Amino acid sequence: MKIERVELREVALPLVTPFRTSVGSQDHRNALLVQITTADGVIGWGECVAEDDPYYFAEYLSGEQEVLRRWLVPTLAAESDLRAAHVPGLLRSLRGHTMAKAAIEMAVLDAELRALGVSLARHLGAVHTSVPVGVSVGIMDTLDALVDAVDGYLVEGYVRVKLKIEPGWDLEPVRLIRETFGPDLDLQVDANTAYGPNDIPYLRRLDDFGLVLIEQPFDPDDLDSHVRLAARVDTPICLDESIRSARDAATALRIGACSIVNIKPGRVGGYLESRRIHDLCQATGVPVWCGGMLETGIGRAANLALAALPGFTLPGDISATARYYERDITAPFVLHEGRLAVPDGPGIGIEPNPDDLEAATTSVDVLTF
Ligand code: NPQ
Ligand code: MG
Repeated sequence: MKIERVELREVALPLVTPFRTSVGSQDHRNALLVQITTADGVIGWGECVAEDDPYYFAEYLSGEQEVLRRWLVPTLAAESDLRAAHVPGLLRSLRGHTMAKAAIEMAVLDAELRALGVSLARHLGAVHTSVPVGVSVGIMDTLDALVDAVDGYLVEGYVRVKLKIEPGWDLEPVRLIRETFGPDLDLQVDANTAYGPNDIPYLRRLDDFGLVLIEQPFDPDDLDSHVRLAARVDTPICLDESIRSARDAATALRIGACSIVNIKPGRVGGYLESRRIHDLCQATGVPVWCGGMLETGIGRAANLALAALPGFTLPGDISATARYYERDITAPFVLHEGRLAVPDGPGIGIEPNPDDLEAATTSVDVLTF
């Protein structure tokens, strides 16, 4: 294909309820959508999952937009016979910015698959038509509010609960949720790097609660502390922020820093790299699951395709649209018995609704070639 036009569109979506983690609180999501049009008139959609600020990850939305506009898009637009599989190689000499790279690769892949009439799920090797999903529950002001929130999600049908934790909001809420909802609840925690090496003896106490996993307790670069914690707890350690590529995943697994991997396509540079991580984990029996970045329906659709691969043996943070948004830019994804359907139309299998897209738009930047 040849890229003829690229639209970088910012949208603002209010959250149904504020989402608080150890790195901050949000009441709305600003997202960056990438729409490409090829010389043949085919359209492809991508979503950049960077947040406004560099708290969860170094990359941030306006920075990624700049990187796309100045370097990534012009590099790809210079190709007369562009293929999605070549995108990582073409962008390799531009350092970092995995979230911007993932967004443009996704748009190219979507356009390519739409032209072929093949779904992303089928292209990636999906083996399921629907997937069980979990819910990520933010830090709350009170324990009562937490119990109410978890209860509501379980009534809706979510099959696993992830509690965000930080020092001062950890053992007590975890114990309470375990005691309230019983031993059969699949429960896990995510610290978003809120602890340090001195907390290892304290974190061992999480072993009392039968958790599925402990996600990213320490700094992204501090694999060593994860190795030491993993050796001292029975609960599996899972890495999120530390894994920026398939190579990172291979290293972390080899040295024992984790035994489960959270795959977020934005964080690792795209769906193709995500499949590579899936493949290497599957080959060694390491469970993987799909993380969430409060995606719009565009990113949510693509994540469902990825989560339908056979090695995704744990439910992902791919909740129903209503968990996050009253009004998304696409048709909502609705939970049925704890599962979401994997889109099966060409490409990512969904498009924005023009009215909803227009209503949410805060800026549009058009690049033509
Ligand atoms: C995680 N996500 O697993 C992340 C982190 C996260 C669903 O728990 C705005 C956009 C706010 C993306 C807060 C979940 C966010 C965000 C947290 C991602 O660590
Ligand atoms: Mg996480």
